[in-house]
Amino acid sequence: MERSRMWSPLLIATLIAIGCGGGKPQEASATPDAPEGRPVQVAEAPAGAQPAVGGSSAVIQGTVTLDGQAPKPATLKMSADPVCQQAHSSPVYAEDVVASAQGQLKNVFVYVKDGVSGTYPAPATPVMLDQNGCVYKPHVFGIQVNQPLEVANSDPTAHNVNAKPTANTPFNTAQPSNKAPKVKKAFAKPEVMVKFKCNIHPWMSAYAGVVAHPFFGVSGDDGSFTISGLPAGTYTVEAWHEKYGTQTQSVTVGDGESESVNFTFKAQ
Ligand SMILES: [Cu+2]
Repeated sequence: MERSRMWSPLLIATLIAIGCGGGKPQEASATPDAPEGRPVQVAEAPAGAQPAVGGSSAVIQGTVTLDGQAPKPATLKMSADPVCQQAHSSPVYAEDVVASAQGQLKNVFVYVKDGVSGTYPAPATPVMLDQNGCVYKPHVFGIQVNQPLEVANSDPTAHNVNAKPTANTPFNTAQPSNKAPKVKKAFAKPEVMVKFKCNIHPWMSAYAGVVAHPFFGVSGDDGSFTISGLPAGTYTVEAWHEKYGTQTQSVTVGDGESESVNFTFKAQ
């Protein structure tokens, strides 16, 4: 499907920083508009994860598939705000179900639900959430407990960042334009998932998976995810999808090993 490609200065700056090996704030786990269809910081390096957490080397990777015909994506109707409308030269589609022709399912948050012991301090590197073209980018991302979250407004129009957690403290902060400062927050408790919405633009939504450790990822355009840096162990891995709910699987992985865990959701 053809999607509008809006390049925010922030994203471009982030790409440049990554390309230069810079230590600038990361784009979150799934970045819809990365070049060549590949997310920037995909699950190989979950937002905030360090390359070798605790010196561990086990890997869980896999693919998420949608079994059946994906629903036709809704076209977002932005005419209520001309700024949003004019930001796009081609239709923009809802991201509640994003599947390839082969059924590879994007935007599935995959994380280790049980089996991780020890504590993993929050990275200082912020996770970035942008509002660009009146769409949240990325639509689904992961963040560690107490890791900084920075929400930017790249649009010359007003948004309000309305996070609606249940375990954490909700917030609802206005950003009158792209000149407004970033909204800087953090989540103190694990919570899968925290929904974000904008009351001004009811089509806008995003979801954050807040996890106490760095072992999470988000499936990319090809449905794949990777969770790396794990200690050897037996884990319960959960896959969450906005529309199709959750599934769990148990997996045992040894030091230096990579185990495959694939998930299939049934199209409804
Ligand atoms: Cu908005």
